[in-house]
Amino acid sequence: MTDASLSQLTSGAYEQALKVIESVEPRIAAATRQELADQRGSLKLIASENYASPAVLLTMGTWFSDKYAEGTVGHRFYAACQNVDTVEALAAEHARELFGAPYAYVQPHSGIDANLVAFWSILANRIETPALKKLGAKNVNELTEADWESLRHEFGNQRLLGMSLDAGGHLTHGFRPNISGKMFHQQQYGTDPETGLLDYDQVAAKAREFKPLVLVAGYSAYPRRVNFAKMREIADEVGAVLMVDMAHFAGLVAGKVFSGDEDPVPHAHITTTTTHKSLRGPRGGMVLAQEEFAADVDRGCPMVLGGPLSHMMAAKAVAFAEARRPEFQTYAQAIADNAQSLAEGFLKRDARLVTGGTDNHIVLLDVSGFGLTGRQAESALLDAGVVTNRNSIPSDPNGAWYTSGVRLGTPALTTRGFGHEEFDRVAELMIEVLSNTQPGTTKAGEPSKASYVLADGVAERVQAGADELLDKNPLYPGLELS
Ligand code: DSN
Repeated sequence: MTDASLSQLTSGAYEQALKVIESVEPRIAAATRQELADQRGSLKLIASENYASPAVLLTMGTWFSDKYAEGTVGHRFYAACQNVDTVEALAAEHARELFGAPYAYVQPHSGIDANLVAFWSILANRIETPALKKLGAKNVNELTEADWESLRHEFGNQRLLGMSLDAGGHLTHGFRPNISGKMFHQQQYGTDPETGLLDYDQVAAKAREFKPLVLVAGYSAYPRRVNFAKMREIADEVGAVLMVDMAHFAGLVAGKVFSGDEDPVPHAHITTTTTHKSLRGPRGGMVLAQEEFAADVDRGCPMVLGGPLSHMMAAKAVAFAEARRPEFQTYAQAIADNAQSLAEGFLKRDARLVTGGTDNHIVLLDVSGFGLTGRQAESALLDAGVVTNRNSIPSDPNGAWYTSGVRLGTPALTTRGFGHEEFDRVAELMIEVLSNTQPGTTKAGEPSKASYVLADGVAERVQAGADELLDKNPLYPGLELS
């Protein structure tokens, strides 16, 4: 089918769907139309967002949503799951092929859910199963109260080592206020204070001293590649399970931009991901694992998760089928190339980037040189049609709420067709906003970390510049709503 006829079909589908929604709750139909207009009219640079294809979007809106299907393919706690079985089996098969993984679990509803399933599976595999074996019990229901208490104690006494939040790790990598920092004794590794780069010797030293059960690798705000072969060596040396959270860069793995030592899947015992970031699928999560963990991960629902979202598993299958096409590799390479262009655009205009650049899809801009907090920068940029998110930088003096950084990512605008010149212009437009923004004051006249003053006319000028780029690279070309 040609792109034009696909667009025509998609327009018809959404036009009809919105009319049906309008007949029940017109304000939701209006908000849905407005969301499309807003996404079309702004520069989306949030590193964890993207635009899924119309095929993926349409797959999410079906009657698969109405089906309960706790359990796994062919082994459900509900009747009449034959079509859900087809969907889940296909999604898992596409995932295994796409990532070269022995086993794929496509039920998690989000990245955090995927990580919880992974933690639970590691505890089950390394703590519970050996304990049950030793006690000659099939499952925990067969344990005496005393044995059960001792197992609970063991479960609650395990150690996890992950990347700290301000170095670019995720909340679920052992951040103390998060459940991962509470269910495990945790320690965190950071980055080199001079270079901002991951220091493998520091990770190894901490691992030797702390002896974690779980070593977590992966990041949400680190603009560099990771050598997962090295991380596995460290894990093996101390007898840890290597868990990699590739939520941010799964698209770069699927698209073969990260291969060899940079491809986590063959090196990690368990790899978790979201499906909606650089992978460009529906909102959701997934766990990939080596065979030894498959049976444990398979019990994710109902032991950790609520019933699977069958409509989302269907959309994952469609997205993975798209990612298996050769053109996805071109797309993934363009994400990384565009991040380079964006970084160069800032560096040549004397802005400071954490680690001095990027070699993945993330650019972490330190806005302190503009005299701003991340919060002020994020707000001023938004006024000019540039959507980013504030992010802490290593040893951030402004903490995780106000921050000193702005995290940028290239997956979404790359989907729209932006290339080198467009990303250079994006850097120029952003610099225009930031260099024309002043910190504001509180009502009491004190310096504020939140309020800001953007010079007159800048927002309009930058939005006009952004519109030129956006009009040349439309979102969902041909999708017209009345
Ligand atoms: N919310 C995701 C991100 O923006 O990176 C991580 O949970």
